[in-house]
Amino acid sequence: MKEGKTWLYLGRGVRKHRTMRSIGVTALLFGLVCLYVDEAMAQRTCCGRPKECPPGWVRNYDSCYQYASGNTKVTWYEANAICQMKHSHLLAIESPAEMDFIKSQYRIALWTGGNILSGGGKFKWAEGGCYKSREVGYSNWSPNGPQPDNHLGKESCLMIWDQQFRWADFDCNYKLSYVCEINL
Ligand SMILES: [Ca+2]
Repeated sequence: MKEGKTWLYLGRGVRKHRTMRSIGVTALLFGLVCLYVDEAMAQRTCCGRPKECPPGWVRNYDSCYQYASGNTKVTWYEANAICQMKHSHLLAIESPAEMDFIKSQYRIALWTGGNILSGGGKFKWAEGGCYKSREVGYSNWSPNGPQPDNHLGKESCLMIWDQQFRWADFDCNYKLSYVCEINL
């Protein structure tokens, strides 16, 4: 090999090394960005959210919903665990439009992900899949009671309760049907 060619090969080697290094640095930077950008953004770019609803899920806007198979009735804890196993979260109703959709699709007496189990008395939506727990904002509590009333100090979970699909807190050990949700 002539001396000139040797330098050419060496030059290519260095360039290749630099290219590999810059790919590595880019990947590292991307990883760091994913870790530190705001939570919503991180969920979108780093959590592997599906772009479409999986088969058997019903889409409405940017969410997919699945009703308990065979109208199975379970405790809130079981419903929460089932949704999490499906990389989804127990229903979080975050707007009047979402509430209207739920009314149009499902029957009353449903568990939602709302709960005060982590303490502090403020209802939060349960996490699951890419969805992180967050405080209940929009609400549709029933005036009957009025709810939430934490009856006998035993009501820590949020169900869709009355004929107008309004909400009540209820004993988490009670068995109800449920809906799982995936945010796209
Ligand atoms: Ca109640």
